[in-house]
Amino acid sequence: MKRWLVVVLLSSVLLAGCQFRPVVPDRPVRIAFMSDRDGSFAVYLINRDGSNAVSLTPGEGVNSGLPHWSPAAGLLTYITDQGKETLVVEAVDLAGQNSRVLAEEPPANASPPIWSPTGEWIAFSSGLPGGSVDVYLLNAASGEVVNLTDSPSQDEFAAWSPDGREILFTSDRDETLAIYKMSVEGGEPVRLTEVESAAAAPEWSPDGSKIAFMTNRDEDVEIYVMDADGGNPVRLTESEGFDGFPHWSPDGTKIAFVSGRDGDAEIYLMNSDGSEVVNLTNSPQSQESIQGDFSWSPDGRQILFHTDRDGNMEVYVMNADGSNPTNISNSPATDFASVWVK
Ligand SMILES: [Ca+2]
Ligand SMILES: [Ca+2]
Ligand SMILES: [Ca+2]
Repeated sequence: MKRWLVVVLLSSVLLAGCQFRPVVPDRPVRIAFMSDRDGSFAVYLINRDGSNAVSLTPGEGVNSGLPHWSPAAGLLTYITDQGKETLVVEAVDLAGQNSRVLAEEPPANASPPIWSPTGEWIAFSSGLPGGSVDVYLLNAASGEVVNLTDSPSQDEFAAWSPDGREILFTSDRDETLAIYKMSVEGGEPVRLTEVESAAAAPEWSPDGSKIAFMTNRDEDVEIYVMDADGGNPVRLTESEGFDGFPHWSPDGTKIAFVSGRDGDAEIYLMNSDGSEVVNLTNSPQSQESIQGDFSWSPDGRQILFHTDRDGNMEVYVMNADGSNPTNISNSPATDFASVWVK
């Protein structure tokens, strides 16, 4: 067959494939975060260049925060202490319209509500002060809340599988803090990490085959990666000082993480096999996303993080190679808990 014919045939197959892709609305990428710039904490939406900050939640006397966006549901959730007796999980669309209460929970929420990738469930951990903490699933459509872990141990939600069918949580049920996997349908949790050391902050690779996590099984805290069934744990970092909170790039080739190896918190980048480690933030006098609260943009080109380098907490965006760090919240107030919205 002639070469040009092969090219034409191949092109038409590729083009035909394109036509069957679902149509994704071309929304601009924006960022939601919480700030007390107007007196009490509220959730704001802002452009990725820092322009047009608008409040999505009522400010006066009511604290709202910990936003999380679901591309599948087209909704932003946040919690609010309206009424003070309970923490209220609410959802709002991006026009700031149609806010509605999804659930009311005891006030000791241990982790913010996180949407499943399918937009079907919202996971969070909750418990009464002094009592045990459990992982709950809230059905976004029906409002039904299920206690998934239901045990006297401290069980905290950790991560969704990419297909939304399983969750990872951390628990001290076997004495040390370990990572467990469980189906959203319920059943017995499976422990993925050893009992001899502590493990936390797991995150599934985008293709679902691996899980990155942090552990103190060596001299200090290091990042490991294991198979999704807990097999083949491999150490990725080797530094004196803290290395933790691994976050996979959307294409799965890189892992960004927080390290204190140079004396203060910075965001670092490495290949997903642990090679080619680069300090992205390079800001020796300040703490960068010390609790792992940073995230990749959906297109993998930028990273959203938090820093006190300007004297108070601000939301920053930088390119994924560390260039062009930009203060987008730019307010003397406390600005944090930012998430990508698209
Ligand atoms: Ca280390
Ligand atoms: Ca720093
Ligand atoms: Ca600020």
